[in-house]
Amino acid sequence: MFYPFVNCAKAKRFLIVCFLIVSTLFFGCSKKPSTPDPIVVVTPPPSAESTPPSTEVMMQAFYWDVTSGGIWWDSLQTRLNSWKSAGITALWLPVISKGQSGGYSMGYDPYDYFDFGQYNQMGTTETRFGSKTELISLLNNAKSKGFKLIADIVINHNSGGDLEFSPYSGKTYYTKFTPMSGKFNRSYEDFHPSGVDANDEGTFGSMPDLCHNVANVKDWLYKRPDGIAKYYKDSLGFDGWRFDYVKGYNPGVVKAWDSAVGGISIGEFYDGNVTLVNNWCIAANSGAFDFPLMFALKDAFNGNNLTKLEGAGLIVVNPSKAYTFVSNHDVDDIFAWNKLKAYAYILTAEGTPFIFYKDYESLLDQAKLNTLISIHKTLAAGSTTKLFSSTTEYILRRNGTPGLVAYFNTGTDTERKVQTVWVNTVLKDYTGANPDVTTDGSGYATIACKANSYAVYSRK
Ligand SMILES: [Ca+2]
Ligand SMILES: [Ca+2]
Repeated sequence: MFYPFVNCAKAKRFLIVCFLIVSTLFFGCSKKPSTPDPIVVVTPPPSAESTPPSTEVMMQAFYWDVTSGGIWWDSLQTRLNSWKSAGITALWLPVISKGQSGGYSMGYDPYDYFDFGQYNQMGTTETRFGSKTELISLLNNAKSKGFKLIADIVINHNSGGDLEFSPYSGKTYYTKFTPMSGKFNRSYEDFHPSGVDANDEGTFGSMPDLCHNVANVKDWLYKRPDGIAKYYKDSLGFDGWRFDYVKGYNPGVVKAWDSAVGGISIGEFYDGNVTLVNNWCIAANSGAFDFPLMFALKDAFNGNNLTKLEGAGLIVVNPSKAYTFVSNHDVDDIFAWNKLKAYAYILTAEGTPFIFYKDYESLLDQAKLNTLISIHKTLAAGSTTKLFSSTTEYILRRNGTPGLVAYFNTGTDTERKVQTVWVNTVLKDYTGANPDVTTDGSGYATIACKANSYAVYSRK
């Protein structure tokens, strides 16, 4: 027989070595390789705020080149109940008036601000989206269901005028507008260079550029009771304005418009520079689309570097003026992947979010968007604290009531220990993907996020 140990000392040594090997293997493997050090120190310490969630979620109710033939207004009618039950509160409609390209126009070549599809001009009676009767029916139904209505206002430039000579430019140009509505006739006096101003902040291509300092223009834009702003508000029932291409004219124009009629006001200042966008908001006393955040979302979720979310967007410097979005009719295809996570971000972050029609109706998981809309309206409240960021993970906390912790992950299954505003409290992942967790006496909890996903925790 073979005896491996001839004495007790050798046996002891053997057992110690075995123990060391086994314990190294055991403790070494007990740590999931995908789980980094869990402790995240939060500074400053959290304090819950009493701020409630913002309940506004807006729908951009069109995309570029929606089906033509005058059926869009009717088609939107069929969506209203579904959007209402999803929690959408406001609709940004496409331009309601006739453009130079008539039934093909998406509205950004405005000709007659009072032809809503009832005058046979520019080659058609109905606009691309339908007749005036169909429009009014949509507006009335939407209002009766409680939606706020946002009109798309294109007042930098016009299109479709007849040729005339301008003594100011010494040239012949398309500045003679005699729309069939008989409202807001324009001539070279109303465009740059005018008798008042040689130019303003910008032009849109070669389209005649409205001079907003001419009395006739001010009158018809926002002063007269039967002018555009007051007619759209008082007769058509619009509650707010999306101002197209505000880089092309002075922010004082939007300020004057809003002073005349009030309402929700959102400028399309198409720029990734948050200082420029915020300066415009301050000068116009208006909200603006959060283009800086949209570009950051693209860099973060499309470019696989979630640290790009840190401090990004108008939501950080002026959240009450920030209207957030992931896609719109101009930046429809900017996301190749991770678009739903970008929505999860804007629906848990500060700012007033827009959902893009195409994303909601065809491209993304509608049920998941509905859950996020509900999260936005019931949990996403108060100021924001960043809890963690890396290239593949980002965790933010909203400090209001009830508040939330949102976890974004483009890597494998992961978890982090973070400090919440709740102590000894059971938290639920409202996306339904992860089990409940309980915070300790200091508010810490280890929250999980599945691979390539997001999670949103709040008290149960
Ligand atoms: Ca029609
Ligand atoms: Ca201009």
